[in-house]
Formats: sequence, structure tokens, C-alpha cells
Amino acid sequence: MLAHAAALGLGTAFSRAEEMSPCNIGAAGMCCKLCGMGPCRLTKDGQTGVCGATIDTIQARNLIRAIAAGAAAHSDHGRDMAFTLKAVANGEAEGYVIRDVAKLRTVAARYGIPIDGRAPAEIANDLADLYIAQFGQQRGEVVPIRRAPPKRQEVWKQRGVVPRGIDREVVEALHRTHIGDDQDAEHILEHAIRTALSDGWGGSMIATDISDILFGTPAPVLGQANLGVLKEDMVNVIVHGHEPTLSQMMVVASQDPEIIAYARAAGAQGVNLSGICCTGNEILMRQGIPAAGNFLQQELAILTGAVEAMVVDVQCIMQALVELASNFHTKIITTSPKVKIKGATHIEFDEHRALTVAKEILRHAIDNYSNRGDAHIPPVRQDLVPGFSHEYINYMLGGHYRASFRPLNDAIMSGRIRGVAAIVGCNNPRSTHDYLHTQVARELLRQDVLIVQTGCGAIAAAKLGFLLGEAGLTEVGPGLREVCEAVGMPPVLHMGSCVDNTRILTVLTQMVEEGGLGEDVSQIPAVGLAPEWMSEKALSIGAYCVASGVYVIFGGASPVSGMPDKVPDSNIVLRYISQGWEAIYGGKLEFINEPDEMVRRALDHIDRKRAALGLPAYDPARFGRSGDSRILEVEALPVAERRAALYGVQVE
Ligand code: BF8
Repeated sequence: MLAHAAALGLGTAFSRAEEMSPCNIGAAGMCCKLCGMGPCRLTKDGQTGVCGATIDTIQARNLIRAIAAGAAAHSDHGRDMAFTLKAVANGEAEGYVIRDVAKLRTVAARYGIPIDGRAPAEIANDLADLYIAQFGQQRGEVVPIRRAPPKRQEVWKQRGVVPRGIDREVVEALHRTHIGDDQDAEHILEHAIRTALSDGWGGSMIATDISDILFGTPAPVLGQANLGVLKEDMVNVIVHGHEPTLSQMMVVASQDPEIIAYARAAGAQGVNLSGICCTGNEILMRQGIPAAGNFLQQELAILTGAVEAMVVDVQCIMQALVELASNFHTKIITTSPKVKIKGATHIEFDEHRALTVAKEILRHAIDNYSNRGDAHIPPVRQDLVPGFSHEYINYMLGGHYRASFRPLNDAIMSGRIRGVAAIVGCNNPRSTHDYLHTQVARELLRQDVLIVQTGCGAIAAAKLGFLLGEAGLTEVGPGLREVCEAVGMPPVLHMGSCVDNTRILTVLTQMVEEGGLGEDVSQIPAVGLAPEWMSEKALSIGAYCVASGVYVIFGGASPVSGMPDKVPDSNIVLRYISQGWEAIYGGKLEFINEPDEMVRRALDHIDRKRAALGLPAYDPARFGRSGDSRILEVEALPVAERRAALYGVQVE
């Protein structure tokens, strides 16, 4: 597709990244532009800003501001979901229903909301009120915190970092970083933890709960990924962004007989819906709607010339889309009251008349079908099985009657599974598309590490075929392969969108509750990786995972690398978010740009956690002779030898 772009003389994020070298002062966190006396660019050791701000204060301020923006984005999404739940409960949201009553009851009961003898709408109304209140709450503790292991909650209480209210922590982060406020890097970063916790154990967790309640808790379903999911003879509509309220209704509208008839009347076979980024993940894992790609494929999709409309809502939408689309017939349709792009068509989405708006958007796209010129759809797509919510993993491992994480814990304790890695986050054109994601995933799988993925990382793995049962097992270590074969699961589990990283927190909590892997998340042989991070949301996720006790490795450049000639240990901020946070929370944040080094440190951490728990050292030679391995060896033999091996007789 890049060759195609070059032939057409069109630029993309890839070519712009080549032309635009990053500012080395800003990239290292050494530029302060928080007041009108600057921007102050610190380039010499000991230098300060005009106000006297030191390099570590400036780095810490920049980092917390990014974390606050990420937490705000995730949490504002959660707030909108809570308002939608309230509208559904009161019969004011056209087209939506409460799809997962069991999850509604489980979540509500956890907070003491009465469930017995009550209609789902009544329970949903109370839960929506409770969740809406978390955003503007001024004192106390946000309620999802109670779902963390007790030991973890103790750590947070002792440090005084339990979020009081979601909005309050984000606002305070902005206040503290105004000129003349908090000027102690470690103190600033302590509040960064509280802000990030208000995302992971606050806004994002609320968003995931409500998505499941309204659209169904994901379970495995067959899907496809990559640009080859676009179709020559259909109206191609791509939903791109993050909010499932829109994309779910687009699924419903695209299957409406009236819309299908409208598309046929326009000469197409129907409407082919696909997704990009996290809203794509939301409909991929629930309905198997194909993913056209991840973050760096949004422009490539338009370059196919086969997309009638790209319908966007919030987050990770490149402004370049509109200019690029002007070379084709593609319409860029913005839908959120929060996001407009100059030159795009704006059709505002309103959950009170969701189905009506979704149909209006689709009619626009269908009307555009006759304007399509030459299409250039690459014939590349891969099957995948997404939909591994923690509820499904529970069922998958234990069955209907004894749903449990026991087999997973046992497999880790025996050493069949060496440990667990969450590989999440974005694409970044500063490295080859998907390269870091897939390099790290490949090597960890070989080393018997079970992988869970979300966001653009999950779509990267999907395109490589890792999200398939048997087909994904060829490059997997012997012990992990046995477990995957026994359970019938892929070695990489797709757990959803970026707000669904909270599912990973829930899985880790459940592993603790199951027993045998310590009493806290920080004791589990687990790591988190964001090999190609680029968004502020990724930084917020990284910080809340650290606060939850996880060792988190970010690939690519560090936003707080500081003076280039200083050894990392003399960089106060780098040292604090690594060694300092580890001493307090048991988790740490490090930036490592070499994939082999990311893997080495991840495995080293996993092995040290295994040793601390008194588990046997990982030994790949111990496992791999059960499961399907023997049958695979036999199948590889010539026919006569195969029959001899199977039946013990030579057959002519
Ligand atoms: O929230 S992984 S590029 S799409 S920020 Fe964006 Fe990063 Fe993709 Fe989803 Ni998450």
C-alpha cells in the first residue's frame, strides 16, 4: 500500500515520520511550555527554566500531564457509557437493550445494589447513577477500587493514592503542573499514580462493565483482519475510533433489511462493515465484524479507493484522513459532539436516536457507492478468534459447573506455562509497522509465555495468525502448546480494546484469588509490554498497571529520557518510575527500544517472580510429550510408516 501511495504521489504517516524528525529536546521531556516565559528548552546539565524549574520537575510535569490526558480520554468515554446505560434503563435510548443481565446483576451486587426481585432496568438505573457519581465525586474512594486484591488496596491506602473521584484527580494533575505549583518530581509522580488509578480502576473499568452489559460479554467468535476484508462489490463502511455505542448501532443498521435493499438499489451486494482501532475491536470481539487494520492502517484503507465512508468518533483519528480522502471518493464522517475535523462531513451521533442516525450515516455511504473509481484492495486477510473476556476464560478453563482459573494457576505453578505477558498498545511509525509487537510476541511464545492482548497490539497479532487455535501453535514452546491443545485455546488471547485493559487487571486479581501465586498481583510471574506505544492513553495504562504491581516495559523512545549523556541512574525521574515505584508498588515502568532486550528483561522478571514464589525453575525439556505432539509426528510420516506407527503392522 505504501508503494501504491508513492505511485499516486500521496503521503502517509510513514512518509511524514521520515520527513519530520522528532525534536530531541521535547522528545526527552526537557522542554517546558507551561507558561509564557518560555518555552524553556533545557540542553545543559544543571540548567533550569526561567522560573528555576529543574530538569526532573519539568520531566515529571510533562509525564503527569500526558497521563492525565490519557486518563481523561478513557474516563470520559466511561462517563458517556454510564449516561447511555442510564438512558437505556429509562427507555430513552433508541435501539439499545440490556444484553447481559447476568453481568449487570454480578456488577451491581458487588456494590451492594439490591438485585433480588428487581427488573434489569431498575438495577441498571441504580448502577448508572452510582457510576455517574464516580466522575464528580469529591471525597472518599471510587468504588471499582474494591475489586482489587485486599493486599493491593492496602498498599494504595497506605500511600494515600486511592482516587477520590475520577475528574478530581485529572483536574488536580493539571493544577499541580501550573506555573508555580508542585515542584518535587517524586511528589508530582505520586499524583500521577493516583490519576492513572482513576482510569484503570475507575473510568476504564466502568466503560468495560457497561459495554458488556449493553452489548454482551465477549466470547470466542470467528473474525478476520487486514485490508483484504474490504469487498469490491459491496459498500465498504469503516468505523474508526473508540466508542462502541456508535459502532454497535452501525452493526445493527448495516443488517437492517431496509438498508440492504437501499444498497442493492445502488448496485452493490450490500453493506460491508469493518473496523479500525479499538471500536473495530469492540465489534470484532462481539459480532466477528472484520478488522480492516490497526492505527497505522487508517490511511492505507483510504488508499484502497474502495471505502465509501470512514465513520469516526473519538481518539486516534488522524487529521490527515480528510486531505487524503479528497483524492478519492471516500467520505470522512465525524460523529462525536467532541470531535470535528475541518473538511469532514459531520453527522452528530445521539444515543437517544442511535438507530436513526446510524441509518442516515449508512445512506450517505451508499449514495457514494456510484462515485467509486478504481479499487486497489490487497488480497491479504487472516482468520482469528477474539473474545476472551475474563468471564469466558473462567468458563473455558473450568467448564459450566466449576468455572475457575485453577488450571491456569496450576500450569504456571508446574512450569508448563512460564508466565504471562500482556502485550498492548499502539503502532508508531517511528518503528516498522507491527514489527516490535510481533517480534516480542514471537519470542515470548517460544519461551512458553502465555500472551493476552488488547488494542492495536491484538490486531497486529491477528494479522500474523497468532489468534487461532491449532494454527497459532507452530511457533509456541512445548509446555504452553500442551496447555493450548488441552484447553483448545490460542496461545494469544484477544481481550478487547484499550479500555479493556481493565479485563487484564481482573484476570490478575482472579489469579491471586485462586491461590498458589501469592497474595498480590506483584507476586505473579507476569509482565506488561507496550512495544510500539505512542498515545497518552498508553502512558496512563502503563502507570495504572505499575500501581497494580506489574513490571511494564514500553518500547520505542522514552518521553523522560533526559540529558543524552547522563547515565540512566542519575536521571531522577527515570530512576523513580523504575526503582522508586518498584519499592513502593512492586511494579515499575521502563523504556527499552530493543526487542531482544525487552524479551530478556521480561523473562528475567518472570523467572525471578517464579523463584520468589518457590516455584520450580522454568525448564523447556520437562514438557511437550503429551498433548498432540505424538500425533503430529505421526502425521508427518509417509503413509506406510504412518500406518505402521498407528497400528503396529506393516501395510502394503
Ligand atoms: O486505544 S492502541 S493507537 S487505537 S491508543 Fe489508539 Fe494506541 Fe491503537 Fe485504541 Ni489504544
